[in-house]
Parts: sequence; structure tokens; C-alpha cells
Amino acid sequence: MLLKVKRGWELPENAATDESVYVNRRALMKGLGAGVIAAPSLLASMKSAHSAIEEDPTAKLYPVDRNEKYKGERPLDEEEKVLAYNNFYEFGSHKYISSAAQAMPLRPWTVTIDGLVEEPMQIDFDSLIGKVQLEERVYRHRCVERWAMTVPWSGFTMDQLVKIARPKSDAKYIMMKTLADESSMPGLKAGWFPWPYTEGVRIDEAMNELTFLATGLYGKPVPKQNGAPLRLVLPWKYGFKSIKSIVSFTFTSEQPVGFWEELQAKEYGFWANVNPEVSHPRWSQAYEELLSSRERIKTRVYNGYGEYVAHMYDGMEQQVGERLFR
Ligand SMILES: Nc1nc2c(c(=O)[nH]1)N[C@H]1C(S)=C(S)[C@@H](COP(=O)(O)O)O[C@H]1N2
Ligand SMILES: [Mo]
Repeated sequence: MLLKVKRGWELPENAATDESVYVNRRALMKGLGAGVIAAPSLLASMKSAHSAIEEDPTAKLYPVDRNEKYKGERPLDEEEKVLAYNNFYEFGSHKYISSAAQAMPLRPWTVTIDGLVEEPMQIDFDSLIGKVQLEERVYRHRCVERWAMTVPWSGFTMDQLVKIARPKSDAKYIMMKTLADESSMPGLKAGWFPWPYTEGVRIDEAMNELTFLATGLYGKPVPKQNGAPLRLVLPWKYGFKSIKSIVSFTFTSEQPVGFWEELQAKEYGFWANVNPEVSHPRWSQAYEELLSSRERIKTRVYNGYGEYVAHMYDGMEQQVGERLFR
């Protein structure tokens, strides 16, 4: 038992950074690039991902108009790579979970909004999506493990959800949870992880114009492996903050503790703003590698989104020290 606990601490987001995994991904990409059928099961899973998309009742909503204000500044990543290289520990602690994720049931999908709100509610995802304004935005994504991508998300700004929720004045944070479905998520058997996956934002972060709840990707509903049907996107923070397959939003007065923070607070803090100058305890964050081109480029503070978000953290450096950015 002790051994398992120890192993759990070693695995998260860090084993995944090991060169072995990187090498595997390279081998896979090379195979795909050369048109070699390197991973038949993977190709099969991508086909089933597409048939799942066809049955989705929201599929007719896409594509939605792109908001040209938010440009990725980099070439878009290739869709098949974004759909085949994922982080979703509920389906396994490696990157090739797209096939396993197809087992996740998406309907009915009930979203709970509770805690410090005027009226707690449960709302069906298909009716929630009818209450918001959808648009497409191209955002950069930077994983704490140093891989990065640029993708077109469809979805809505999180301030629209906050307005639907009607928070009370003492609500300061929002805690979100991912579905925890034991019958479709083999990762939940790894009992040393603090399931369900949880993440949180401060309310001003939720209201920031960049903060996006994605319902679509590449002009179609979000594939299961990327966090269907509803997934947070915080482009200035490390990827682990962008919680997938959300089932609840709880408004609280206290700062929530996220899944990775609970496992290893020193490595995965609450704020997790991208910062090339603050190393992860076990690796530098100065550079990142683009998923499709494999180009190695310099990481920018706030992942280059400082003009939108830096003001939210004014004065906080003193308060929380360097961990602000971890
Ligand atoms: N529920 C849940 N959400 C999650 C994760 C996870 O394991 N479970 N991984 C996070 C991490 S570390 C990253 S980098 C992104 C990856 O998103 P993608 O697979 O769509 O690229 O999802 C984030 N959201
Ligand atoms: Mo990540």
C-alpha cells in the first residue's frame, strides 16, 4: 500500500515528462507523418470519435463564427495530432487515451451550479448551450510538461456562466469537478489520486475576457478525449488548470485545492500562470515544444497573454512569493 502511495506521487505529470514518453510520441508522430499505419488501434479510435460526433445533438451548432480578436499567432496544430495526444488521467496516465475515452457517456449530461449562489441549479448541457453565445477562438496552450499547441476552440466566455449562476457577494472562487464514472474511466481505479479531478479559479479570473468554456474544437463538438462536452480553457495558465468534462461549478469563499495541487502542492500551485523564469522543481520552463512541428521555442510569461491578465495579479508577488506562478 505504501509503495502504491509513493508511486502515485512519482507518476503525476512528471513521469509523463520523462524522455521515454516524449520518445514514444515522436515515434508515433513520425509514423503518422510518413503515412505508416503505426498504431491501428489509434486510427480505429479516431474513426469512432467521428461517429460519436455525428450523433451529438449539438453537432448542428458548428461551425460557429470565429472571433478574429483572438489569434493564435502561430500556425494551427494538425487536428489529428491534437486528437491523438492527450492528457486525461481518468483514462490513463499516458498520452494515448483517445481510444479509451470513447467509452465516456455524454448524454444525459447534467451540470450542477451550487454553493454561494442565489439559487442552486441543475441544468442539462443541451439546454445550457442554448443560453449562451458561441464563438470560435484560436488560443495557444502550454502544458506544464513543456509541450504546446495552437487550436481553434468553440465555446463561450465563462462570464456568461457566472451570470447564469448569480453568485452571492461572498463568493470569491469557483471550484469545478470532472465527471467521475467508474464504469468508463479506468484511471479511477488508481485510488491514490484524489478523484474526481478538481480545479478552481478566482471569480475575477472567471470573468476575464479570455476565460473560455469550450464546447467545440476544429469546428465540431469537442471530442471526448479533449474534454467533451464542456471544458475550461485558460490560455495563460499551465494546461492542468484547463479542467475537462465538467459536471459542476461550486461558488465558494475559500480558495479551492486542485487535483494536482492536492497531490504535490510544491509543484502544481493554484495560480499556475505560465512563467519561463520560474522552473518547475524538476525542470526548466524556459522553452516549449510545439506539438505538430516539434519546433522548440522560448516560453513567454503568461503564455504571451499578459496584456489581458497581468493586472489581475498586481501586488500578489509579495503575498505568495514565487509560487504565484507555479
Ligand atoms: N479531468 C481532467 N482534465 C484535464 C486533465 C486530466 O487529466 N483530467 N489534464 C490536464 C492537462 S495536464 C492538460 S495539458 C490538458 C490537455 O488537454 P488536451 O488533451 O485537450 O490537449 O487537459 C487538462 N485537463
Ligand atoms: Mo498538462
